[in-house]
Amino acid sequence: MVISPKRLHTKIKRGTESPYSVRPPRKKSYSRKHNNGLAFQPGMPVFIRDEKEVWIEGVVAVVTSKCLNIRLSSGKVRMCAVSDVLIRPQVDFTQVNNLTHLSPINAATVLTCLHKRYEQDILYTTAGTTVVAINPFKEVPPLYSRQTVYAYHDKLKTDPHIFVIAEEAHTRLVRQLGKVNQSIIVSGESGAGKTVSAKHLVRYMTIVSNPEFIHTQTDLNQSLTATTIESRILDSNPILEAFGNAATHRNSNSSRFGKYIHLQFERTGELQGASIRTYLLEKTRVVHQCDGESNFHIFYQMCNLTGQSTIQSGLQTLFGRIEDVDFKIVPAGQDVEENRDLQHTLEAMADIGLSSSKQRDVFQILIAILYLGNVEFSVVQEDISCAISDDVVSPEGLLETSNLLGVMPKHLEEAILHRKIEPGRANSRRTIFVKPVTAIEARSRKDCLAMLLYSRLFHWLVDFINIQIQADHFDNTIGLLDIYGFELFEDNSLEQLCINYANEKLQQHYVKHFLKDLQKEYEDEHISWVNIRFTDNEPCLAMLEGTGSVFGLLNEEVYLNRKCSNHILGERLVELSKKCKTHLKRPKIFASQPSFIVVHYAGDVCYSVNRLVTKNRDNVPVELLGLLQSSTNPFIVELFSDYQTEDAPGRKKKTVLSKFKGSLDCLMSCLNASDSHYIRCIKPNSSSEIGLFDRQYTMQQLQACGIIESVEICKRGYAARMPYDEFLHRYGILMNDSERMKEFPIVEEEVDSGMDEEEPLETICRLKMQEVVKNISTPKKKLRRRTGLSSIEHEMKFCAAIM
Ligand code: AD9
Ligand code: MG
Repeated sequence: MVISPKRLHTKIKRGTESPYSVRPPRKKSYSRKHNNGLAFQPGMPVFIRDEKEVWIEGVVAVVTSKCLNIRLSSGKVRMCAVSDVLIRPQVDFTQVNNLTHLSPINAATVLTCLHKRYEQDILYTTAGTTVVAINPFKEVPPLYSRQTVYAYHDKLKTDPHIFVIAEEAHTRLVRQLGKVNQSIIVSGESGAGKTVSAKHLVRYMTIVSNPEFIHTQTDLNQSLTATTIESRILDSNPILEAFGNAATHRNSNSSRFGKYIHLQFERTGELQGASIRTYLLEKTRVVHQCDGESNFHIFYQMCNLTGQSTIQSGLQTLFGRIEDVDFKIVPAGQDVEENRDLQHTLEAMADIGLSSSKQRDVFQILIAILYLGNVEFSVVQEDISCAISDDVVSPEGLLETSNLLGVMPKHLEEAILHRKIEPGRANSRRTIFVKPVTAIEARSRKDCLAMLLYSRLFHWLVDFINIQIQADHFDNTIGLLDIYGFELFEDNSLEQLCINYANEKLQQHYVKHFLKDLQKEYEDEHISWVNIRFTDNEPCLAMLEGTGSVFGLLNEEVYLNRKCSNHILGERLVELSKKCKTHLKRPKIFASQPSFIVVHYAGDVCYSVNRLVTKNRDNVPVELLGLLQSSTNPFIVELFSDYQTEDAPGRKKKTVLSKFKGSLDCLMSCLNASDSHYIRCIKPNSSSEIGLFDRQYTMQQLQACGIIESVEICKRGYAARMPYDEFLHRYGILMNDSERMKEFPIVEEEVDSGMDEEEPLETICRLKMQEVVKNISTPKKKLRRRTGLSSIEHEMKFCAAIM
């Protein structure tokens, strides 16, 4: 079967074979492959495998038939097996700004290159088409200055940077290349720097797409007048961070929601607006935080408000209600100083168009949530009923809450302490019974109310921001994805399961686009190719979301509405693990604490079974909803007017997992319909310390995300691939000069047999053009020519050469 070529491949120089292999390395072939037939010689610079530092530098001192003696930089000599030694190239690693330029490419060279560059404050390195960004945990001026933006936009600067990715996406959009719509996926574990990078990317886009900048080519030293839309897009950040970020063990400003911002452009490249889609806010944080973690920043901003006289008087009065009160849901001393600036949040709210009265509405709900958190319960009849306890820090909790929510205190009390039971429809009399709830149930109903209020408020804010920033008309978009990073805590629950599942999905997108599809394309087009092994996380995803999966089992518990103990559920999950042994495991401590281990691409995570089903059910009691809908506060009524509980009759129950899966599937379709660009953020140490490059910690991330394999594929493969129609569209105009083209008649053998990489670029380009045209007229012919062109950069040279 002859398969017609889909793309024009631009071959980069064939690299030497890499010893890199996926965990665990095959030791035997490792050394043989690595040395390319070279024997180790005394004096040869090498890397040796090290338990702590992963790979360390040394020089061969003695070669014996069985092992090598390696002199380390400390002067010590270590005896090593040949399979634990790799030849160290004699290059200045700090100057290697694209990992594909390393020779050989392996774990040792990649890690050392990133480490040496990091030591020089060079944070960005290109890895094929991806940019690897290492978090410095400090300001590195002038990394993001406006002058730097201009320099990257004018291509005066080309060294690796997230701005290169931003520029590439913007250029493709303006020139209508590829799928035209673009997406930039910023990935990495929690605290790796995704949100900071995403902020700089949005800023870059707002600058280069500023109409003043595009049309008048302003003096670069003069500042641009930001359009209202630009300022509003930038203002959305502090608001969403205040309401959606919190301090965790991994990051003091951790995003507790996922964010996909669509920047909307006109064909000219002018920014017209934006829309923000958010993913699964971690609302349980409002009522519960792990030890040492904090609630959402906004609560600390409010509670630490002292002496900020510039705050409008309406708000001052409101904030007066929380002065000198201790709130249980805001544990003292947890949040960090830098996130406490309410003034900044208020300014952003005002700039985005939130009126003073709406701001008051928003804060009124937040204060109600604070007071609600202080309501406690005392047992009246064991396992039967309870009452609001007045033996607490702030007995005014219930009164204040009801007052702020615009409901009667007795109605609030009733809604929390009693459950309505409606007999089946068959019962014509339809008497409604009211049943008291236990103290445990009352506490969870109270928490549910707080979470419901907070999440509705958050989504209302997102909707409001969207109304303010959305364009009436736009042609194309650049999507920017900043989703919560991979998490592993001591106690992992449904929140971590969702977060890590989202990361698995993104990793699969990366694997599919940069590792799987690429290699398959070569295979399909009969281009000689030696497959590079990589870790495919598809089986793990299937185990999580496929048929007979973890999600299936957890959802079933909700659909069947059965009371199932943690132990039984745990057993069912463990049963499942017999089918998916490699990705689902039973932990050793199962008996005392039912749990299950998922072997994620980024590491093993043990999830506790406790409360998984309850959280997945996410049931809002109808009594609470009814209470809010009957509020005298118009803002509360607005928030809940169209809200329906999942329990409403006639509605199919949707679980948290099924909704989340649905929204991620949507996201994936969106990403698949655009040209994707990747920024891989790496956290150099787990404690967010400045200047510390933990080689083992970093290596784990590099290995997990498949960076080294993708560099390898880029180096060995065709870095620039362009569909014929796009190529013709872009360069076809050059074919008109038929006289000039005659100078380079098509030589059949040359086209098919590959050509000398030393040939002048212009000749290569001209032949390539003719070849493309020839291929288009005879589409079944395979295009297999290899040229010296290696990347988009070279492709531009190619264009220049023909011109
Ligand atoms: V999470 O998944 O939301 O928990 P992120 O978003 O990956 O995480 P974030 O961007 O919040 O991490 O970065 C964590 C911290 O690292 C920031 O608060 C900064 O203090 C620090 N950081 C990150 N990137 C940079 C940078 N480019 N320059 C300086 C940085 N500091
Ligand atoms: Mg973040």
